Amino acid sequence: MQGKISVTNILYDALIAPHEESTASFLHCDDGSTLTYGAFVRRAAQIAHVLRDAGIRPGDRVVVQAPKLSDTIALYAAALQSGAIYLPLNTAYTQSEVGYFISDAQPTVIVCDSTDEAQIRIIAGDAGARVFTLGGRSGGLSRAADDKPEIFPTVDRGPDDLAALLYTSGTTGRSKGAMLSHNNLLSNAGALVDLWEITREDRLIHALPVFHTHGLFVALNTSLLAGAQVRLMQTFDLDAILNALPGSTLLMGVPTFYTRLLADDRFTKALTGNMRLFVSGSAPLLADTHKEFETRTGHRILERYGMTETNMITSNPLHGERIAGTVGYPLPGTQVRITNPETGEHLPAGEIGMIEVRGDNVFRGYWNMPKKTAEELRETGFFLTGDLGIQTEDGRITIVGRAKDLIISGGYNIYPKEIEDILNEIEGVDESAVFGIPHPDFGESVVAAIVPEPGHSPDMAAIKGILEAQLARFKHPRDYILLEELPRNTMGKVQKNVLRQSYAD
Ligand code: MLC
Ligand code: AMP
Repeated sequence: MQGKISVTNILYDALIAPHEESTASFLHCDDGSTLTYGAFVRRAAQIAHVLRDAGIRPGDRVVVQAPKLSDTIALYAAALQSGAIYLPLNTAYTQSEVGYFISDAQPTVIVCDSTDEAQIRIIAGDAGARVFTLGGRSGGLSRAADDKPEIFPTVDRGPDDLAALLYTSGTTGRSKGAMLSHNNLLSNAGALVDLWEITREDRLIHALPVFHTHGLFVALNTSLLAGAQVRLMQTFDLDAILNALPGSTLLMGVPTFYTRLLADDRFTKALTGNMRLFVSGSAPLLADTHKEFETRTGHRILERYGMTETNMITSNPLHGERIAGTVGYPLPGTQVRITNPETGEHLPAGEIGMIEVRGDNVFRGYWNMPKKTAEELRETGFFLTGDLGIQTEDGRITIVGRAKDLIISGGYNIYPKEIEDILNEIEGVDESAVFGIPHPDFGESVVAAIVPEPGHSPDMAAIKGILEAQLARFKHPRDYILLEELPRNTMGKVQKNVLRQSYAD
């Protein structure tokens, strides 16, 4: 008998469909409202109808630059259910940045904050995309969903079909869309749920943004897979976290979360009595922070390491020794090797080299950039992370630096090249070098060294204005230095390490 071969939608079927009948609590929002798992599944179906009515077909992109609301999470589930590719954007991005992503990804639907609607409509017009708003009084998407049916026929998607496209800046300046498949996301969520023993008994404090791997996949996919409860906080709010701690078991954050908690005297051991696990990642956690945290609370932070292109790569163990300053062992199903950055030759334990990673977690390449993909993803399946590390005989990884020119501020990546390219075009600027210096709150902070053209004295207010118009606030240099020339090595390469050392204070 001939019949339709059922492919099913592997991520939706694993993360969302099992909760269809559930009356267990899922999202606890800032306004005190709670959404059960069953209600969440029904809400996602309603939004999936809106997407389909707006023309979404399998493989189409849904761009989302929206506040962190329960409907934003349901929109993610709806995009999966309707077979679309979810493309979340940092809410701090400027119109100019968003314009690039939209022209590159050619979405069918764009969902934005109602305050950005007018600007987004101008960009969307060129791309021929439908625009909906989320949040604010108009709340277009939510209203459109309200009277839709609560059941939606899930669109088939196989393991290699794309579930999400996450843009990540590059050392060449242009942002690249990392293509993440259903299997990439599901395999990683499964590995983390097993490793960190996340269950429906867990109550997660979710204060991360939901437009990056950490908040969207590490925190949410694992919660959905395990059926855990999530205290969804719209922004990082120290008071709200302190209030939520006694009733929670799990916190996932960037190191800034932990330094901010430690800086507050109200953060005590008593407050963390019910907590099971504190996870840190996205940026290096200082060993001092790790130790101070243990002294204050008795908990050892579990540090893990990942990337947009690879999801999570390594983790310190849940049981066993969590060593400050190390990122632990490769996740089950993930291979890590250390290679010579020049030759690609495999290095023995104890030698510093490029961290390369292979496994189901590794992305499918960069959107529309086959050349870039080939440069960073070997034919053997190993991805070059750009991070420098060292591995012990038993496999434990320590990150010792970066081969890529990257600044990580409060967990956000900032590529100096993107800022330098803008600075170098400004009249009166001969050249520039952007680099990071240590910062007590954000880990690193951005500094721009500018060499004026001979006879010019640059108009700093104008320079700041140009950067502000083009770049998200978190990328703006916090300090500027005027130099007669940039330090260079004998090959003529700018020595950013010299700048970093000279201006560290
Ligand atoms: C906010 N600002 C930042 C900033 N965040 N500046 C530099 N770096 C940042 N990360 C700006 C604000 O615009 C504001 O500007 C000023 O700094 C003070 O803001 P704030 O109120 O103190 O910031 P806050 O809203 O509290 O945000 C700080 C933060 C946030 C650390 C909570 O940045 C954050 O949520 N970071 C997490 C990023 C993340 O999720 N990364 C994961 C990437 S995935 P003004 O105008 O007042 O001067 C990944 C893979 C992996 O890396 O392994 O996980
Ligand atoms: P992103 O491109 O935003 O996904 O950022 C990924 C980068 O963040 C990695 O390549 C690392 O440089 C850095 N990173 C993530 N986790 C850690 C960690 N635990 N320690 C040090 N760096 C980290």
